[in-house]
Amino acid sequence: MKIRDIGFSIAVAAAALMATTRVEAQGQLNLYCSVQVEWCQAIVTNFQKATGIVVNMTQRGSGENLAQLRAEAQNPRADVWFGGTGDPHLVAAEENLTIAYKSPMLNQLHLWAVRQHEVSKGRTVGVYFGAVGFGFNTELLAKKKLAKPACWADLLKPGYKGEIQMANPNSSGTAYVIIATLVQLWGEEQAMAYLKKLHPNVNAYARTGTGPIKAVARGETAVSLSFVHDAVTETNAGFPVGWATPCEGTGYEIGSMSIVKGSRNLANAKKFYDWALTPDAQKLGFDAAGQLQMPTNKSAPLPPNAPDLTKIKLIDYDVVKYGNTHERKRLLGRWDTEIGSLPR
Ligand code: S7P
Repeated sequence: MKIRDIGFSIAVAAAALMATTRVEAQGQLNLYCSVQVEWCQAIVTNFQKATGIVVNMTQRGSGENLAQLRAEAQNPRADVWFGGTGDPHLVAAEENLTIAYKSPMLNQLHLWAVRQHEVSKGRTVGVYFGAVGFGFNTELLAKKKLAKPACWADLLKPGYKGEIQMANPNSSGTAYVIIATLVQLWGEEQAMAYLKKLHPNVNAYARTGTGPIKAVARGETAVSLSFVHDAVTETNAGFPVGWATPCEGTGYEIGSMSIVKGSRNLANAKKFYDWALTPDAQKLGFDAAGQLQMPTNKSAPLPPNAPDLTKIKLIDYDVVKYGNTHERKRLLGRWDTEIGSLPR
């Protein structure tokens, strides 16, 4: 080896040592992430780059993450839970699985995101907003001579028999929002009767909330019950996917973020929380993963082609009632016995 090469090797080794020391000095963060995996990965890369903190990330749906936090309550492994529908975050807050934190970023957020913080007594905060609706495969509908659904009532038509997919509300926060929406629109008895009538038209209850819209994109099912931003993501990816929001009105999610009680990296958890509320971090959903939720920071741009929420007939979703542990358990129990257990 020439003297020049030895010098180069030493420099590389020294740089590597410095990088290791920096990482060790900054420590790590264990992140449970409930948005799409591409977005979760972009969050990991960018947060690590900005802070030197090493992130260990696990991606799971909202209901599954809540179950995980419950299972780990005596020995918490996560520091932060990022994303996923708001109701399970509120349940986690009520069950003392998460802790209060007042970020200096709060005053940069939309009021609906701050309200999520207030109703949870500071234990969770809104990170994005998305509305419930229908996704459909335009080619499949044309082939089967089926009309595009425009109203909840349309989905009960016999022509849609076996053509619709939604998620299972036990594992999916999306499906729970859908059920809570129907209850708020019509009252509980009518909502359950509707879901029972819908059952013959449903070909599968998927594990995750985005499963049904991906099945629509692949042409495996004609219609899905989904967040409409997820339908636009599939359209933008080149699939023959259209979307609509129900004429009777619809509900929404306030995608949320919480710090886990017993976090072993609390200072880093707070750093992450503050960072995730910055406009730059909030742009990552679209920039890195084509996600089209409405961001929570007032200065973060609405992604191009995102559903125009001002044109959607939104109900006044009762986050307090439907983010309540007892209410969620009760509604899930009813769905299990009255719909989930029905033969197909
Ligand atoms: O990232 C897309 C999205 O629809 O997924 C999140 C949520 O975890 C859905 O998953 P599950 O229904 O399986 O719980 C939403 O919050 C988000 O908008």
